[in-house]
Amino acid sequence: MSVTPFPTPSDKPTKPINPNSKAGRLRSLLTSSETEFIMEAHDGLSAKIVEEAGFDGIWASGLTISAALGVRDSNEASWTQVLEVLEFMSDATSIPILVDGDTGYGNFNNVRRVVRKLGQRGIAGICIEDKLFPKTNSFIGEGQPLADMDEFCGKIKAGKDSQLNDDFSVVARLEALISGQGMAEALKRANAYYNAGADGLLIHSKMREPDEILEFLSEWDDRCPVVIVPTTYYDTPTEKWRDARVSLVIWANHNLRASISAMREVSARILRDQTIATVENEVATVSDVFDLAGNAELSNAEKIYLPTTSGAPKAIVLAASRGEALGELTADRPKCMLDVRGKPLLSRLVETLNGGGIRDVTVIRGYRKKMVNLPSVKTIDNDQYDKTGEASTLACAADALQGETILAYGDVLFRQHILDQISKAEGDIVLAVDALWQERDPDPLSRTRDLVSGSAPFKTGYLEDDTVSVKKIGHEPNADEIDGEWIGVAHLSAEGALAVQEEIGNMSADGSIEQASLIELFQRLLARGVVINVLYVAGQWLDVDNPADLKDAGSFL
Ligand code: SPV
Ligand code: MG
Repeated sequence: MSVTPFPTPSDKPTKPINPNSKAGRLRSLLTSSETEFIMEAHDGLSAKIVEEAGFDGIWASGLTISAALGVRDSNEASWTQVLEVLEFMSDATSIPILVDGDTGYGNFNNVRRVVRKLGQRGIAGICIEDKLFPKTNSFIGEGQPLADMDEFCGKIKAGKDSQLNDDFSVVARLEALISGQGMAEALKRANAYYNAGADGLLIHSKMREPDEILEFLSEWDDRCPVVIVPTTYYDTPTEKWRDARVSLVIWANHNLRASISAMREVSARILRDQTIATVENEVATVSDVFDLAGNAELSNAEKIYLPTTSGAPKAIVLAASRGEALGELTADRPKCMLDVRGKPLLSRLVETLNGGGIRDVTVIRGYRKKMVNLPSVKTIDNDQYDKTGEASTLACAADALQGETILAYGDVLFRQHILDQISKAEGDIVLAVDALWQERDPDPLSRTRDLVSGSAPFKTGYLEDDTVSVKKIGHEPNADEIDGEWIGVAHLSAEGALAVQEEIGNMSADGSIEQASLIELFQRLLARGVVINVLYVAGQWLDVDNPADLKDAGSFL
């Protein structure tokens, strides 16, 4: 079969393509000398995943957008409902989107309006098919009626005349092969649509083999960009498309189909097992969800735009040590950066602090300090971390010890209410002390524990509000004096912060600071007559000293 002549439309754009716009980049994909590939997406999330995977463009499929909305691919979703989905997809990504515009949602007038609205939303191009509104998916039934050819040419012209960006593409989709009208009809229409101004042609087929597509490509002979959708002839080697000079291949529905399989599988398993434990490691983490949503950008923006009340408490986190007992796990990172269900331990702690309204968080780093790189914290370094103790680490942040401050070890996790309570507790220096310390481990010497003897023991009475102060604090107090274990979280009022700062100065001056622990610092404050109060808590925290603790941290969330 031969098709002659194929005149070139006189109004073909001659302006160079602007590579900075999404429309320009789609046009470059269409017109490049390579075979290019775009991937289906049906909402903001799947669009992001297509971009993250590395594709240069997105196919906003009518079939999959409809299916994701729970309706049929029969124009059941209105075009403005589709437009809303497209807006989310466009806002969520920086790669161009080619929209499946079905039949154009009406006549030429509807196409004009749709094209303008797509342009306003940063959509790069539309594909319209030569069938009748309301459309039916091409894979359903036989012999679907085609649009009148001239009427469809009018739609193409109307679309081109309405585009807001010179590089916006209108792709004309040929359904002649699918509806059984044969190759001659397809080629006649191809010629007409091209002359009407289409920037590319989509030749569609529902055959299991690629023969009719290859025949069309050979007859059309690359007179303009040709797009294909190899859904039914999926096993044709991609090399064949390159040899046949296909411009753009659309992988048209595989993200939706993949998600259907994954959702079915996980729903069935959770229903059957009555637990989510068995699927936990196989599904994306919640932090992955946050990452995909771009939460890091929001927390940075909050720092720029939210008012920082000068009276707001801040936090200083001691995170200089390696965590030797964790062995190989801390070979390349300090323990505060160990993964707890998809996020570093320190991120979890910072989230708790943020949840209590504390945005100004300073972390003192040491071992493998470059790994401590959370976007939302300030850092100070103790480069002598391997020769010095905790008091020296805190001394590195002595200048920051001003105003109300939460002091915490970098390896603790605790429930939000503990932060809320300690922030309100009476006293200039208050330690959160776990009265149920023996429930975790009854042996006081099972690990280095900061044990506290209080002026009164923990009582469970409802109205118990007597202030309790620290009598003694140490790693090995007499067993009968132990009232609890310091959980590694302290609240300092502005005065308390100054007292700690002053004692750091004293210890630096007399040379005792180098090897001193925080406990020794507190002991010196007590010896000086500074009152340290106790806030009793009942469990609801943990610290990570060894691999078993790390496992517990995963279940603590
Ligand atoms: C779509 O993805 O909605 C398409 C391609 O139009 S097809 O389903 O193959 O018709
Ligand atoms: Mg479609």
